[in-house]
Amino acid sequence: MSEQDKNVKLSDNERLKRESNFLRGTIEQDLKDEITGGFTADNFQLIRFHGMYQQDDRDIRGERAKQKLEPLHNVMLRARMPGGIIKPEQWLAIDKFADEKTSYGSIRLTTRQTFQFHGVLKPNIKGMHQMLDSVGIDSIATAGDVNRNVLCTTNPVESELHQEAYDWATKISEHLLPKTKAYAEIWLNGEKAETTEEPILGSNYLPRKFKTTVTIPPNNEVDVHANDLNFVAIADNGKLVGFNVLVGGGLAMTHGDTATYPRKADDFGFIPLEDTLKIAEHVVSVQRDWGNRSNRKNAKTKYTLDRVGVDVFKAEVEKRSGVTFAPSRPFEFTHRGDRIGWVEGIDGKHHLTLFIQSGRILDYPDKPLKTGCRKIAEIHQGDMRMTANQNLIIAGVPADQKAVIEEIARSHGLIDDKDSQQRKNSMACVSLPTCPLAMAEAERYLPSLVEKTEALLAKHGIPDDSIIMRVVGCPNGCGRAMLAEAGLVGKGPGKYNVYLGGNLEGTRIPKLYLENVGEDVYLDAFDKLIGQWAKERNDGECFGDFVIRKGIVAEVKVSVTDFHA
Ligand code: SRM
Ligand code: SF4
Repeated sequence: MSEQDKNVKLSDNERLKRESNFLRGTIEQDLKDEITGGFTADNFQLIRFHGMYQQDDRDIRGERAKQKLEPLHNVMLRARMPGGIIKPEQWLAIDKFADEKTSYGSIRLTTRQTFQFHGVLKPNIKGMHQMLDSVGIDSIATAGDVNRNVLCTTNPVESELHQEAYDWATKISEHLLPKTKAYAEIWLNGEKAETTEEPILGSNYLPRKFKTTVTIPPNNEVDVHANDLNFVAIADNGKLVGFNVLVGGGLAMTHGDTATYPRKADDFGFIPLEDTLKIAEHVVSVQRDWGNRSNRKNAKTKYTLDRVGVDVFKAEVEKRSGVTFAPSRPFEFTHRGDRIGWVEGIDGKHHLTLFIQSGRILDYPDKPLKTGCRKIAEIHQGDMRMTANQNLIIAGVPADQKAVIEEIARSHGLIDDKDSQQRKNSMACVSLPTCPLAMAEAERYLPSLVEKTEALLAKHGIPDDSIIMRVVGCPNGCGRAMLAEAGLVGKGPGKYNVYLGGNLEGTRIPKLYLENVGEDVYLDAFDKLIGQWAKERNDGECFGDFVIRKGIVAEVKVSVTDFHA
């Protein structure tokens, strides 16, 4: 416990972690309790460390309350899949479970390269973990105050570099996992094994969630500035030689609270490969000891850095790890979008990126996406990769299987030539009906917002251009609206704050342009701005750069001073 913690009142989450017996709580007793479909007291929070959130369908909450019924409690499960790689046989297992044991019947790809099941009732939870375990998947530490699923740029082209980067993502994920055996004990009927310490995370775990990436430039698909810790791959002749380390990114804020803000990660410098785990461990340990444990809204690494100073934090990491950061090596991000369609890798294998709107894999009446993915998984010999843009790559296809996979994808709506660039560049978080924190629609609203934006682009004579547009149902920002060229952040039903000025590379935080407005107001504004952009932009100038150059919004250079100014 830090000096700071000794003198302030700690948040209640600190008590519940401390009293949880290394994340066990009384979850096992709750599982047997048939009176409620939910988890009680501290267990409601503790199940998050095991990768689950208690939810209920908000569309029917009012109706059930009228009937004096408790909300229809269920859990959302989020799997741990470092780098988003899933094997076809694993896909088939999750496909079957989604059909048979979830109330929504969908597989939801997330912005952090994994999948979620929504709507799993209590009697099916243990079976779900056992099914996942039987195919080599777990959900440890995909939520809660721990290091979450580690991202890795999917990069299907440079297979060797990707393999090395992916191996590091897996090693970092394993290294930073909680060491408690609570997950195996509770869900897999594992042997009871006493846990006496958490050497890296500490017995009270981290002050707040912690997010890590391994990133292969020039693609910034993982959005490094949304993450606490990033290892940016530095390659020499296609071989990985080390990483530039970026620390302290994060996007969430709270409406009306200027002490909260989205913030970019700072550059700490270069490290050779052999120091990777030491640095990962000690960025985590400094944040563990110095992060704010009394105010959860100010607890993430980004606030610790602004409070203690970047140099002080970095020096402490160097001291604890015994590693000195070298000057950063040059690298450049040029884009973030997935390249939809086929590409050929340098190993001669073929890779098909499927655009999945909002990552929702479901059988829609006109587009049986889920059946299509299943049919592909039944014959595919390579792997499948979930991207941080909520899309799916069918990776490692031999030339003689291309045609059959493409035919399945087309006939099930997984390839649709009518999808515009605007649609492919738009993203939304889950939001209603499952997210308890949602203030406005996001995923369910996105298709119509895209259509209206497409119409505006066409009206101004630029139908093939696009804007990175992201919609989130609240300022937690799960769809990374705070790195979009145009970001809509839910404020209330049908009402959003509109932020403008992110760029294509994901290296600029957008700035507030309109506050608490409805569709009529922001579509009118987009109409004028797109018209102006179409006429007055420089060659190749993207929308986000244009609105900054024209002074439509001021540039956010340093979040702590500029974002709310
Ligand atoms: Fe998130 C909470 C969904 C990526 C910032 N997020 C939630 C919860 C679990 C709501 C809750 O606490 O009860 C949402 C569940 C909705 C549902 O019904 O499924 C939720 N977050 C998601 C996903 C599924 C959005 C998506 O459409 O894909 C993403 C799952 C990622 C994963 O697989 O691990 C998701 N969340 C993000 C990101 C983007 C990212 O990491 O790249 C962010 C912003 C980056 C950041 O962390 O700064 C993000 N989610 C949050 C926050 C705010 C954290 C903070 O710093 O204050 C919350 C609320 C909280 O933690 O208190 C939150
Ligand atoms: Fe829920 Fe808000 Fe995250 Fe959307 S941004 S999924 S509404 S917490």
